[in-house]
Amino acid sequence: MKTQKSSAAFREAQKYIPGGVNSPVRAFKAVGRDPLFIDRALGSRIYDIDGNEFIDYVCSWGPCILGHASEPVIEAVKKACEKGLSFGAPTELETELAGMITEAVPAIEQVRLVSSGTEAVMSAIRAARGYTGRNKIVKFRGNYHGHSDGLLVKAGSGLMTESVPDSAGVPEGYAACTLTAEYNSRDSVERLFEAEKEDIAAVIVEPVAANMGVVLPEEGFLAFLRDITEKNGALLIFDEVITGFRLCYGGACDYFRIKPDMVTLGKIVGGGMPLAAYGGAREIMEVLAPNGEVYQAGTLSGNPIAVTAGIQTLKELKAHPEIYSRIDQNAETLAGAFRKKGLQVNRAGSLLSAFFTDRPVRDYASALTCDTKKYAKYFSGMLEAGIYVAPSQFEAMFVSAAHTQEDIQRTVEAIAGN
Ligand code: HOZ
Repeated sequence: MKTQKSSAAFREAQKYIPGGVNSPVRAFKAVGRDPLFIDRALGSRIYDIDGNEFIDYVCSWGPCILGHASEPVIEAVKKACEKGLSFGAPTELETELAGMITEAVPAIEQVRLVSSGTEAVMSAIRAARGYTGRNKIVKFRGNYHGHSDGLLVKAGSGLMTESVPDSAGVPEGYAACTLTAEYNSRDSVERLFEAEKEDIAAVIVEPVAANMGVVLPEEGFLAFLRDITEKNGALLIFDEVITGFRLCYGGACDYFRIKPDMVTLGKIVGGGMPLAAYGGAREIMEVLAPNGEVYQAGTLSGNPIAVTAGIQTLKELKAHPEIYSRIDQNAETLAGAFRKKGLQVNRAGSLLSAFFTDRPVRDYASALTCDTKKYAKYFSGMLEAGIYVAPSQFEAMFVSAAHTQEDIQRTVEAIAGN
């Protein structure tokens, strides 16, 4: 496989961009190679600037559930572009998307549109603090909720990949307001509530963790969180930036039949454009300015192009519910191929991870038992076989509606050979 052009582009990028990338995991550091520089993508395929073609299971880290450059989305976006790129003023499109979100996720009675998952979570936590009048939040080790200060504590995703779970540059005071519990450990959550119950504003959780690889909540764990938060006057926030509209149209709330107080969304809700959302019970969302005293704003919030991409993506998913059973089945076929190799596999719907360890992965500690060198070798082998998977053991594999049976079959063969 030729990669000279990508390597040259990487050297050039490093002159002007820290580490040559605008988001760390993309640098391929964990897999010991230069990153691929992408030219274009269509359907299930992504093409780099050296002319290599890959079956893509990164799918822009989740948004491209319909595949890349899905025609109805591109057509709608083109039309929207002709009307202007940004107004910084309300549009009816925003109300339409907000209506679709509240219909899909009944826990969301009112919703604010923002531009990234980081922004959605940061703002949801501010609203939770404003609503409860409390300062502390509980997060789980290995869950990742974007890069706002208070959430870069024992975080997954790029921080786990780089082995720096707590970022530098976060004032101690901020980090002190973030309490950490172990995913799937009721005891660890109970202990925090025993010690700090008056101060805990919210528990935030990825209902299916997807940033330490995919880790499923054990039977009853989410219901336990619902219960303990309710009993202690704290809010339960589901971070559904990855699971929203992916596990099923109603996301994890519907999949697990739990009603949290607040939900954050990103990725799919923007159809591949920079858009995210946070919402919850009307009473909670009423704390936001201009009605209430919790401030949050953004010139590009509810941007018409991103909103159009989101509306069109959700319309396609709603009109074709069979997409979900198809991508789930395809993910199960891939999971079977990994199991045959003796790897540990976790899957929820079309989200999956194969772990290079012999221990079941149920939390951060067990995820860390993975042999990341073996993962790097597998990654390179897959790339050579024309398959693009995440350049880190601690990210998810995403199956899209554009993956064909031939794609899945080719991938199964590549898994067997790597
Ligand atoms: N934090 C993202 C994955 N969970 C990576 C984003 C990116 O590099 O685009």
